[in-house]
Amino acid sequence: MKSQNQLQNPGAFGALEAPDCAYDRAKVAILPIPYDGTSTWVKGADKGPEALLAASGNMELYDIETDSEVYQKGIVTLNPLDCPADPEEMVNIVQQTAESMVRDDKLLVGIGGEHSVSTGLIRAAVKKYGNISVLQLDAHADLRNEYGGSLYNHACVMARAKEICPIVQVGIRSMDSSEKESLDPDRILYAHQWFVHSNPVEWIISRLTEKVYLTIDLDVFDPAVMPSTGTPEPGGLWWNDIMKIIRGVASRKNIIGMDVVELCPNPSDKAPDFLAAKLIYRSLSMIFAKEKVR
Ligand SMILES: [Mn+2]
Repeated sequence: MKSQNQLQNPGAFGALEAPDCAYDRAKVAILPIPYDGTSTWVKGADKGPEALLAASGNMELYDIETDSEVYQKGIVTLNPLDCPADPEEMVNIVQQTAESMVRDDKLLVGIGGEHSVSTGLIRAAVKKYGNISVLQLDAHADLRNEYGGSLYNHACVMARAKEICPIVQVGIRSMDSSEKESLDPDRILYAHQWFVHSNPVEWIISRLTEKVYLTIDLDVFDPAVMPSTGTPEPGGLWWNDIMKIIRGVASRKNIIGMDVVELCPNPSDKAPDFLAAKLIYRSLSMIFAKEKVR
């Protein structure tokens, strides 16, 4: 059960208190990365981690579907990273921090920040686990080799991932024609295809390696349920679609790390912040209760 005085500790995910949020026993480590150096339209992704963590203090910590209380595995929330403005420097700092987390066998959960933060997290995961694949849930392909003068722009994050491991892209509905040459049509499920595919979850699972890193750009959701993001795109997936994907992958594969990025909070609408927090908690519930969700 969550504690009555949870609001006294708004910095920890789920407003957890010791010992549930202590580093040593935690199976999960949450890394807030408040970086917004390269976004192109609505600014404010640097405020995402704080808003997500504040909302997370209001979640029920019992998960109905998995009949579990995953916080009992221990979830530590690290101090927000002090991010330099330069995207490459930021990526290096994220990677170093993430490497120390995975060295201590924590399941890595990054909170953005804009999508460029994922490059450091993915590099740390590849270094630790070797043969992984990255499942990207996103409205945008993010396959530009270079953008805005940098290889580490948010629009390049999957180009960088693809250099070191196989990727699968789901929910994509906005891209530049130049990105077509670098995408693999057999490893991308566009948003319009998701809604007509006979078994999209099987399609996804069959393309993943045993170990999976999950990167969720919140703009994969339809803006009707997730308006608080920098570049909202119509025609997105719904909450239950995303749950179906994570349920399937968590039960059949080994999700070794994840991130949730591009929350651009609106102070007068807290529902999207809560959705982002619950997305992490539900994912963790399904990852750790894999036997139960089949
Ligand atoms: Mn993205």
